[in-house]
Amino acid sequence: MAAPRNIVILTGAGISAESGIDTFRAEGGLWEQHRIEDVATPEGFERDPDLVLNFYDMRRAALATVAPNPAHEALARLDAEFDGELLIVTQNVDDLHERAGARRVLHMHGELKSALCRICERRTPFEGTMRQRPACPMCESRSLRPDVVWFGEMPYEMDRIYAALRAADLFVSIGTSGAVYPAAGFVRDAREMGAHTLELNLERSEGSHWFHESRQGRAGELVPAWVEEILR
Ligand code: BV8
Repeated sequence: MAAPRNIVILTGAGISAESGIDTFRAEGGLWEQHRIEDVATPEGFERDPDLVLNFYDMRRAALATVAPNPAHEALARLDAEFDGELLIVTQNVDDLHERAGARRVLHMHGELKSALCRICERRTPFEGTMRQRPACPMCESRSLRPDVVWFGEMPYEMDRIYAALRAADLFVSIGTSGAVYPAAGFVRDAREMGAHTLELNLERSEGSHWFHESRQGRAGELVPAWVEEILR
């Protein structure tokens, strides 16, 4: 294909695996330790807020113990050196893309280092833990929740994502199982609108058959090699 001018990248937990962050569906992964319904749904939060706040407090604290890996660093290099349009849409709630230096990042499922107030509905940067019910910095109420999109909730900035997919000439999916919508459907949206589609993943995913090209391997190897191809 001709050199791409407009790239949309979708990343999932697999890009952070080599940094030591558990994925969701691997053996012993995050969802094995907890039922999705208990920790990643509004109903689960209403049922047992301490369980959910603790689940996210622990994942937020773990961020201090991990670092970006060569895959994050390669995408940050692409962001710095690619002179076309680029958007990194991540399903991840970690901050490793930003810590590697990427700027054009969109967290469609929210972020661990952000809090959402259930009263004033503002999103504010957040470090530390929520289980002691800290006050919202904007309205003082003690009703903060993780600023994370749970099942049944609307992902963030969908209009911006679909506009980017419409304009893309290359869509690359990195480290995601293709199990959760609407993210899992982006490859079809991009393909229908004329983009070339490439998957970089440890193994074939639920959506591999939708991609023009699918490469299997570790993100820490595949992503730097792919970025080298693009920037050459
Ligand atoms: C919505 C944030 C309406 C939380 C997450 C029936 C009933 C009810 C709902 C539904 C239903 N059918 C469909 C739905 C919708 C539902 C859904 O898709 N359910 C699934 C289970 C069927 N989706 C929703 O509810 C979404 N909202 O639909 O609202 C709407 C619709 C359209 C438009 C607007 C609104 C909201 C879903 C968001 C849930 N929140 N995360 C948190 O982080 O705690 S989901 C979470 O799992 C991730 O964010 C990600 O999105 C998803 C999948 O995880 P992955 O990132 O792919 O990780 P996984 O472990 O699965 O896979 C890792 C991959 O990496 C593997 O393939 C592995 O091989 C690979 N890998 C591992 N190591 C490496 C590697 N690759 C490379 N290198 C390595 N080293």
